[in-house]
Amino acid sequence: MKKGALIGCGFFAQNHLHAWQELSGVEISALCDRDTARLRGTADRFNIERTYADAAELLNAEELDFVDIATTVQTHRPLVELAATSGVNIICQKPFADTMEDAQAMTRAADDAGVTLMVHENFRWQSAIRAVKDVLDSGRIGNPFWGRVSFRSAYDVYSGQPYLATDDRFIIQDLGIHILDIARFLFGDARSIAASTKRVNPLIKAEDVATMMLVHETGVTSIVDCSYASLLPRENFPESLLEVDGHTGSLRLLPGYQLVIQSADGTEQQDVSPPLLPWAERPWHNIQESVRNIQEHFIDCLNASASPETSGKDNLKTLELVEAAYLSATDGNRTIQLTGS
Ligand code: NAD
Ligand code: 89Y
Repeated sequence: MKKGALIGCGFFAQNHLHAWQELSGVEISALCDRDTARLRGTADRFNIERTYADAAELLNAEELDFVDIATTVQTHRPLVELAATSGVNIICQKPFADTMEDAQAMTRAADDAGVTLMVHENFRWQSAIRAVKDVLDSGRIGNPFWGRVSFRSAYDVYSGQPYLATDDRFIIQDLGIHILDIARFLFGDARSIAASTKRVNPLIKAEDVATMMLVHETGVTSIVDCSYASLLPRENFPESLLEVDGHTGSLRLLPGYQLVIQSADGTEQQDVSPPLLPWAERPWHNIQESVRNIQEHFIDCLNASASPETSGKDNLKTLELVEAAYLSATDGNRTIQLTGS
């Protein structure tokens, strides 16, 4: 049985706790939040007795295999470093860090302490995205040469996550990070990126639209586009739509989780809808299922002493894309060459 504690009992952490409860071989034995009302409410809701307002106190007092950090980005570095020096394994929400320097320091801290550090980069764990990856790996459409990962919506994300309207960065750091990670997952690491951003909603501080072009090491060129300012006939939140063209066919992941595969054998349509877990709520069930899947992967990795797919080190490459996209957008949309961090 792996014993964990959750730090940060806010909006999204409730999903983590539902998912931990559903998984076997893991138990969340303590909670921490500096907001005592949130801490109490969450402890009551999930029937968890031991609570702390301070993460250092939690780590001193509890015998843990891991901590699950579900705070916003500003506190990730101090909390990851604290957990690493306490010798516990770590799963930390995205965005992993505000700067590359912070992210590199966090991966170093985990390496020095010999603990596992995984980023909760969950969109690639959605069942529809996994289904697309399986088709690509099967060779049914041949070698991909072009792709598009698209997330366009007018869903009100600000009421649940008010900081999204006031932070200095918005859509690339918050949502685009997932969409860029999906592009890496499907098409491989990127060699270069160019980006353009826009703020359409006058009531928020930062960009709510971003369009990016990536050239991948595999030779794929991809478009990654995100918007929270797109009022469409059908609201697709939170679906990522996909287009991939390969040498012998193509695929499209269309609204409503419909996967259409065109190959030399003809056209095939599959319904790749996520399951509605007992605690999940539409339309979030797609994201909620991926939370369950990524947390299961984390526990599997701890049990097998294996490196997680979205380890801290792996996530440096996704973060480098985020940083390069902002640099490109503020510097005449120029193409930024990536180092691979
Ligand atoms: P939130 O503000 O609702 O919750 C964060 C909680 O952390 C708050 O209750 C706050 O009091 C607590 N906290 C902050 N610093 C702390 C500290 N040092 N010690 C103890 N408690 C502390 O935020 P949220 O909307 O739940 O977002 C949390 C993270 O989850 C963000 O990084 C966000 O990007 C991410 N998120 C991920 C997904 C996803 O699909 N992966 C979806 C939504 C949000
Ligand atoms: O914070 C974001 C995330 O990670 O997924 C969707 C979201 O909640 C709003 O953009």
